[in-house]
Amino acid sequence: MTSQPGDSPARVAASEPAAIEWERKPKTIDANLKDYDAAYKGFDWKSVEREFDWSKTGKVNVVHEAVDRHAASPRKDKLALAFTDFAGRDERCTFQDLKRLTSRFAHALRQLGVKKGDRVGTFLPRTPELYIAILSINRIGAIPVPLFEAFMEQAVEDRLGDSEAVACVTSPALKGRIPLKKLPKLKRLILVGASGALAPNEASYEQATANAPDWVEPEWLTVDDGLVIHYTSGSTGKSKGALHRQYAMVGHYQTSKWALDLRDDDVYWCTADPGWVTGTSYGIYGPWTLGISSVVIGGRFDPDRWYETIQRYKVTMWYSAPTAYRMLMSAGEAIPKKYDLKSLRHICSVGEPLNPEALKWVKKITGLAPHETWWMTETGMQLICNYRSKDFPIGCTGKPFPGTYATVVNDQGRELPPGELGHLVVKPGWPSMMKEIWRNPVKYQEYFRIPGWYVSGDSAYRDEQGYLWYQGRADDVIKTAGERVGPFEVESALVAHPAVAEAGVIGKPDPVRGHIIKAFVSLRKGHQPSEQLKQDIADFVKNNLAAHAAPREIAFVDKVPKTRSGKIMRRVLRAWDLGQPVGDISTMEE
Ligand code: 6R9
Repeated sequence: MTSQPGDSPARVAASEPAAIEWERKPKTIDANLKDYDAAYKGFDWKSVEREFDWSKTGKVNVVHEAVDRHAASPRKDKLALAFTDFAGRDERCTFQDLKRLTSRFAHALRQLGVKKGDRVGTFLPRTPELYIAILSINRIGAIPVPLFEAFMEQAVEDRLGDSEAVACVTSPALKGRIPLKKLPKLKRLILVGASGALAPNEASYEQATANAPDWVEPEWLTVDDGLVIHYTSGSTGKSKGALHRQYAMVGHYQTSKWALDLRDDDVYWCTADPGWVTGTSYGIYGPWTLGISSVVIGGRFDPDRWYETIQRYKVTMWYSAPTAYRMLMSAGEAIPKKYDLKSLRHICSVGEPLNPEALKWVKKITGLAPHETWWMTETGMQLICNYRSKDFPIGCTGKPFPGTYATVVNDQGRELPPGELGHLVVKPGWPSMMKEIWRNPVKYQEYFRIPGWYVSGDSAYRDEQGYLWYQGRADDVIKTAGERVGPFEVESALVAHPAVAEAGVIGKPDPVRGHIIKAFVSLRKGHQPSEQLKQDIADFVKNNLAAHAAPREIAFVDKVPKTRSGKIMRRVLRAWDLGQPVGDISTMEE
């Protein structure tokens, strides 16, 4: 259930689990961050800046720090990216290879007229080209806008349209979902794997890179220039673009070092797609600024493939999400027993709260408990974590990363004592904080509605030891299978269906997916409720928006409850869903 700070200021200590038997970590653990409390007291981000070449040269570009400087060092022949799609494509690429490949494509982009500051979409399956494209866009100082491969036409149009992308790197199979007529600014499609004739606005990735030079100097930027735009959902309106700046690399680097605990000899597997902020901050920028070897796999989720990935590449550090751990759990214990998972030495989790049952299960099959990392698209980096060298109570979200301050406040911004539920907020000024909501200063300001704080939209409480405990979203944003979905976007897709008059959407708790999307729908005259119609409506959302945004449950209602001012009363929908009394509905329209 979603906790509402305003609604329930009561002590929530009762929900604290009793002490759970838990093998204590060896005190001598060789973590990068050895003493959290000492680091927290004496931390200065300036010391991290000194780890980057730009602190000496003044010339900033993340590609230099993540690729070129390693290619000019003893790391040049080190594995940067190992890729498999389990369907015949197996590739390995060193930092030197990455330098060459991202130079060639950077050259191609320039030839096609892409300039510093331009936005360029990436709409590709998880393949090496996706990673190369993102870094090549960065190399010329343009700003990547990574899209999930699962997006359908409406989702693609919203994001490429809002960012006014001038080009998009995509594939012949996906390009049909890019509605060019509705995207007047989008001049170029660059197709990976095209065969046959190209349209005048199309270029072939392979042809454009074939005779390109092996070295293209990065466009030199300032720390304030753009790094990446990630679109994300809020509780109202269409998805919005969180623009991050180059300086974010400082946060990516240090959290990769201290929370992910990455070391030079690690084989690191971040399972997130770069369409999600986790897949860039911790799939690209964090690990590669540290010069770490990464594994990427293509294709759909499959338990055998996942365990095989750990075994095959001898993965040492694994960063994934609760839904994935729960899906592995529901596939049973017999599968992991077939594989050797002993290479693992550290596991982290992100995206939703990791329930104690899933945590314990991962610990059972790997010997390691996943460590929580809490953060958001807008925060750009991990902010509240459990650290490898420090015991933590199972189920807690963690403690603020050194150099940041996260806490729990009431509506007025006053910090609450331990045990009281309130808004989870962060003191602004951490390195990876979004620079703006793309061309939407009003939306940006909404994050700072409690003076002095960045308001996350989550509710939480703090305990006596200073651990923060996530308690749910305070707004209507839905996390389903780790993906952030805004109800408005789904409702807009629903009402475009010819049979739908009105629609209201909520997240319904689900044991595997965290939440599923449930839609309450009223029908237009002449349409009758039926199972077939439910399926048809769900497919309609799937085909226009994305499969993960389609409602898994639909209930037909006579009327969607709204306030007199026309706002959907999701509180009433939630009560209906649970068969509970609806409470005060005096503001409801007649
Ligand atoms: C990185 C990412 C952000 C929202 C956030 C919160 C939820 C993320 C969590 C977590 C509990 C964790 N969330 N990590 N909840 N424990 N460790 O997830 O970004 O997709 O923007 O979602 O996800 O509700 O506010 P994003």
